[in-house]
Amino acid sequence: MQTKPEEDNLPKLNNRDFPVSRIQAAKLTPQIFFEEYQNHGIPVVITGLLDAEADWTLDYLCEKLGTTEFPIRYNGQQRYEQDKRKWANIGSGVETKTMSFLQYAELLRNGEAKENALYLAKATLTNTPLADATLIKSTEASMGLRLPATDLNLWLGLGGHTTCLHYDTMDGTLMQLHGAKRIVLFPPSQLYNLYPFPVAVHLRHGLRKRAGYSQVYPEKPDFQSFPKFKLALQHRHEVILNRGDILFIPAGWSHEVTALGNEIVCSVNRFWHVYPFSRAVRSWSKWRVHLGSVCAMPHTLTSWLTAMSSSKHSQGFSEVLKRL
Ligand SMILES: O=C(O)CCC(=O)C(=O)O
Repeated sequence: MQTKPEEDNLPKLNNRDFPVSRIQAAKLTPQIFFEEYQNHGIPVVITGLLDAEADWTLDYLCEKLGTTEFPIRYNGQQRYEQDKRKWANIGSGVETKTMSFLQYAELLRNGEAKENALYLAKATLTNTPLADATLIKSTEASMGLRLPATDLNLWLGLGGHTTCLHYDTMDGTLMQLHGAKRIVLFPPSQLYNLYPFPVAVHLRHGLRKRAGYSQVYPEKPDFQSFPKFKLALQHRHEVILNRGDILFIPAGWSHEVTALGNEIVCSVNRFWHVYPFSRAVRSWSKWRVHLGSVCAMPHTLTSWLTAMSSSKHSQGFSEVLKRL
């Protein structure tokens, strides 16, 4: 169990004013974005590009997404009180239940989503009326992004929800469409000061646990268990992402994302192949995640075989597929 340290115990450089650059749409060209940020893998917030986009309120989303089904992560509130090393699953490894958007909206409204820390995470918008949000696409073109690795994904939950500290192997753009989020970031150089789960965790847990996730709670660190985290705090960046802002999160940058306020908070993201490719090839953080996926194979295969032999095999298969 990790407790919040006294402010005095935090290193001096852990100031909350180590901001990520913000650039206004009017001053942005694909060349500036590439030369100053994408080429070197530096995060940046772009403001003003999405100003004309609709406000993605719950009513708006109900109207657009209605009976479309989505997997909802059942995180369970109690996990945030526990040492992460005791968690049985994390991120995409968390158990999900599939339900219509309208059903999820009801859980957001009636308090059940808050009680059980439910989250609609990384859910593809493909085949929904929101898949072709033209403004989002023109925004991506203004940044000169050309190599999409995924479709647009929806992230929707209540204020207070936290997506725990992790990094991705691809570049990402996180677009804020309703409410605000706080994002705490650490550069790839801090990988081991953030105590990521070891690659070998995949041998025992398959894809339920992830080598890209940190074992530390950055807002209530346990310095006894994770002493090198003090060094990482000297490289802590913080962003408040308001409606209409876009955050470029380069591959390998660890980020923890907290939805602010008490109402619903909604974002869309997309992952991009890392460009220039040399940045991806040089990235050890990327290779260790791929190594983890290889280590997960025997466990995934066993889950697959178990699903095949069970009477509920279609449910078992979809559980395995969701984690891939
Ligand atoms: O918005 C969130 O909760 C998490 C988003 C995220 O991790 C990402 O965009 O890479």
